[in-house]
Amino acid sequence: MENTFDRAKIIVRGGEGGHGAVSFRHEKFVPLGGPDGGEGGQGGNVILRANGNTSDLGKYRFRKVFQAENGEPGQGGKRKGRRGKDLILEVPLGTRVIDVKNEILMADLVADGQEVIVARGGRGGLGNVSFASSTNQAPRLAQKGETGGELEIILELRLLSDVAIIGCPNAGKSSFLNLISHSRPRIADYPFTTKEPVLGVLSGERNLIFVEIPGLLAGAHEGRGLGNSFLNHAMRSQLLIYLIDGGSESPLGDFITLKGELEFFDSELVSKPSVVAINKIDLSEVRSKMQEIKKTFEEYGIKPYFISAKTGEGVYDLLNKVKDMVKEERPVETNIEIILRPEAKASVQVYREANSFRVVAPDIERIMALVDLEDPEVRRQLYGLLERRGVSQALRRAGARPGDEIKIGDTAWPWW
Ligand SMILES: Nc1nc2c(ncn2[C@@H]2O[C@H](COP(=O)(O)OP(=O)(O)OP(=O)(O)O)[C@@H](O)[C@H]2O)c(=O)[nH]1
Ligand SMILES: [Mg+2]
Repeated sequence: MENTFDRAKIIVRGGEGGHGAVSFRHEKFVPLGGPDGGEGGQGGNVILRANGNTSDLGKYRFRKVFQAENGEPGQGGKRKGRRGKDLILEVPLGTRVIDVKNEILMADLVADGQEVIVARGGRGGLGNVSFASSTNQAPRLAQKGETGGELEIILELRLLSDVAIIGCPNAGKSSFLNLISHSRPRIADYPFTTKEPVLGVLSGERNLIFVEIPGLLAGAHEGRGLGNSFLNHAMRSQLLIYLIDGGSESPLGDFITLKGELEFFDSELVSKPSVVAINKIDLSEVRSKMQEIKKTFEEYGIKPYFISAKTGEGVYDLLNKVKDMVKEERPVETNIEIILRPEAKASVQVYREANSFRVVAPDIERIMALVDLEDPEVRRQLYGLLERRGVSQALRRAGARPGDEIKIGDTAWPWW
């Protein structure tokens, strides 16, 4: 997938937790001093935040990975490492967040300031203070910081709007938007003048947001013209206006083409309430065909409105109808409950591999990562810990004998 202004696939990564420290109060290795190595700082989270001043997802077009700051290592004097800063990624209102792997909608950010954590920072590792016990008063074990959570997500912008203006190129969509709102999209005598969706606000008792969807033609779903992906921005609209060029060879044919393209995109769109407006009735060749056009639509079960986006004729009636049809309240945006992955349990599992035993226990793996197995004292302490945490028992149950190879994380050594 190529990242565009309204869609981006990115990887977010929480910061790593800082390592726990091995430190003693006085001189190193003078047991009397007592351990005072502090905990590592937590890694920063990656947070998406909706911002009303951000208009698109352009800033995610070229960068792929976004990682929050790592936590700092713990220090002597039981000092905890500094927490990593959160990374805040601003997104426009209407951004949907999709978890790629699990194919779930994680969040729909529609309100200014609304936030969602998409990747958590790893926890800091425990310092040697935490490993002191009555039998081990000079612990030289500490824990590595946890790696941060990582997630591949798709950001997808769906503009917030009440009414979507759908039509073929040149039908007069921009002219209509220009007439009813302060929006000033470019209007020109050639197709595809509008290349991005345009918003306009019709002020009144209740402001209505209109969105002009770039022109659609037959085969848009196969990529003809500008394609059909802009229809995504009509998904939140309550009402569609099919704006038809009255001067077209077949206004009804245009309408059927448009509906077909919407159906190809998402059948939910076609089932939205809609009105049909035949445009350009100020032109004599259109005016002379009005009765005929009306009849063809009525035979199809539709009562069209006739308007001129140039002179404003008929627009008042159309807008009254639109206001009636758009429900009093905007539908409450369901705020999707965020599903956070459960934290790994502190359990111990042993698996038999070809000639070795693999221990799976995340918190112990993090201790192993900092252990110097060459040092007999450290080794002695490690065995005490493995005994207390039930790792040795689990190994014995699995049939491990002294001399068998044991693997924990990236470390492998013969059991004794
Ligand atoms: N006479 C007349 N011309 C109109 C009317 N509405 C639009 N036009 C003309 O039709 C042409 C296209 O109008 P636009 O408003 O740009 O149409 P659009 O549907 O936004 O077109 P694209 O953005 O290119 O898809 C322009 O030359 C307009 O001046 C109308 O009611 N009467
Ligand atoms: Mg236009």
